Amino acid sequence: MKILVSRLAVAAALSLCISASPALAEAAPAPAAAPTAAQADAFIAAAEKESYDYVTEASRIQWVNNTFITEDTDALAAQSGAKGTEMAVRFALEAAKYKDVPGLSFDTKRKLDMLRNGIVLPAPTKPGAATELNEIATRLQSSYGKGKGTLDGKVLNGSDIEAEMGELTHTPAEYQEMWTSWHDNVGKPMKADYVRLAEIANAGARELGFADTGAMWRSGYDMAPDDFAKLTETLWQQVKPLYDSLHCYVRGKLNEKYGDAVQAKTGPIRADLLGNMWAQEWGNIYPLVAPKGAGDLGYDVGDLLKAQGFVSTSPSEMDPAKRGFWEKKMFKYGEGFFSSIGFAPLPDTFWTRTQFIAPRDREVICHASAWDVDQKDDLRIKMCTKVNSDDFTTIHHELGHNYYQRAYNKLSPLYLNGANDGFHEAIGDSIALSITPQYLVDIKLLDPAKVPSADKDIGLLLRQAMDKVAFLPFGLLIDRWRWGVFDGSIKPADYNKAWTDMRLKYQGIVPPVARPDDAFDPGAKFHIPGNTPYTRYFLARILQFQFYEAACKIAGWKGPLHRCSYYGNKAVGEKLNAMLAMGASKPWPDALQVYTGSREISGKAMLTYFAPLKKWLDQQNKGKSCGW
Ligand code: X8Z
Ligand code: ZN
Repeated sequence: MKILVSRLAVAAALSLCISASPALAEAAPAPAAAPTAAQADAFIAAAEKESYDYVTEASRIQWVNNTFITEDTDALAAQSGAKGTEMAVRFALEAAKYKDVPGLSFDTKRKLDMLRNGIVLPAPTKPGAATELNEIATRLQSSYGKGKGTLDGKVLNGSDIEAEMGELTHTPAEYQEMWTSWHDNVGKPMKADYVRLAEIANAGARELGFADTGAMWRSGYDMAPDDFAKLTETLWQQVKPLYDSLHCYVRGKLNEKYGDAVQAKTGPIRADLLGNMWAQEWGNIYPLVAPKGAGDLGYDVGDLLKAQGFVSTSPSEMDPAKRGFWEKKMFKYGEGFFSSIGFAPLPDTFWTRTQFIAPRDREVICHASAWDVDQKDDLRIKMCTKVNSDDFTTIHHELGHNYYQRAYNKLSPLYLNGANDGFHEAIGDSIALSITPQYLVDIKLLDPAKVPSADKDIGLLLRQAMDKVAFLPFGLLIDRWRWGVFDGSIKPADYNKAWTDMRLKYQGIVPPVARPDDAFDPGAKFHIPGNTPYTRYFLARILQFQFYEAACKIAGWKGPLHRCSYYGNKAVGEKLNAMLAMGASKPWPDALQVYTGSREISGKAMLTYFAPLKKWLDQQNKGKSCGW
């Protein structure tokens, strides 16, 4: 989700970007000397009030810009963003004055810290800097939204080309065309803007006392920034063997399918053959890697939906009653899960204000996001949904954000956020892990006679691993690249080379063709032009298994972990809600403890879930030379 987009993002960028109005600043000027705890409390109260009002207004502007990109909505979004940045920076500077005041309450101290380190893109106080920064950020995001690629020479928008990359019907030459056209058309023109954006944001971060913007991003996790970087490395080392085994196995299967000339038996995997534009999740090519015969899972959720008559809205469909009809029904399944564990239904306005599908007649940001526009109950999702398995999962992901937002909506403004950003990203995914064969039977999508028997467990696990495990190095490297850009260890001249090198180092993948000198491939991934920190997704990939394992324990599940669905279990819903309702009011280990009993983020639950698959993969890989 994007920084200025959802309220969630807003919390990261805007809500913390919210600051006192000039009037308030006058009413409560920072004391010249020896500020008191009472003055700090008054400052926080004023800041929270101001921020709350600003976020609602800014969210509306962002919503309109995201769902109707024009020169005018870009201008309005940039203007509003600049106002937010200026306020947030002013707040951060003022908060710093109170940080060592004796006698601060827990909440005031916590909120002062949030104000000091919670800005995604800070700008220096120099007049015009915030405006320039926000004009660039808006231009980058909107360019991404308007981005196009081609297939057999035919122009496709972002959501269409993403869906085509997930189809198995194309030739390697076609995948290559889609990959290359997307990266060239979307990424390349962004380079100069991105260089300038990093410069301005870094100047802003330094004025606020941080070494660079990346250091600021690492400071939002209730621990020292360096310890956070170390934590991500520890987690990666814990789960890396799983990725290495999967990589080796999948490479072998791609070699069998395409032959040595397209995919060699050794070395890295060609990035465009993995069923996803960014090679971040590989589930779409599951049929190519499925165990032969008995072990195969035997169904695909997208196909099950299609078998029930679900069909993606045709771009040329003119009847408003038909546009989004089936896609909306997909959302009903998601809502149904949350209702079954005790959450109140979505508000009526969700169904009238959500953007379910790409509009016919205007440019929008198709990348999915979840919003709570009035910070109370104006929940919405913006998606360009297609009837396929990826989007069925994404719907649950986005709804997780919305239910989280509503669960904490009674808290004070600075606490209207997740325990950390990884928690926010993990909730919906942890629900989606409950989409088991039995659950699909329960919701009448799968014929009970077709529930795969226990001997199909490997297929089931492999299908999950293709999305969940494959993602891990991608989830890590995006911000390792940005941390390097921000700290200057990656220079503008090397932006693309460093990106390609990291894709090779972490994911073991290579572009289908050598990249030109002026390429800017990072720009072809939404969260770079969208300026959304990405380590949250790496954390979420691990946390979601901890949440899921805890929920299954509460539900009293006795079988293999991956067969557990807690659909309909109110005790799970109650415990989950207890964590969600805490919002950002306590350090994240407190929240984790409420739901899982543990205070540590750990890859153990994920390793337990995939343990039978790891064993199987290693048997399959015997005699092969793994690695790249
Ligand atoms: O951006 C998203 C969500 C919105 S927060 C659709 N995700 C990441 C991505 O698409 O790259 C979810 C998984 C990772
Ligand atoms: Zn998300």
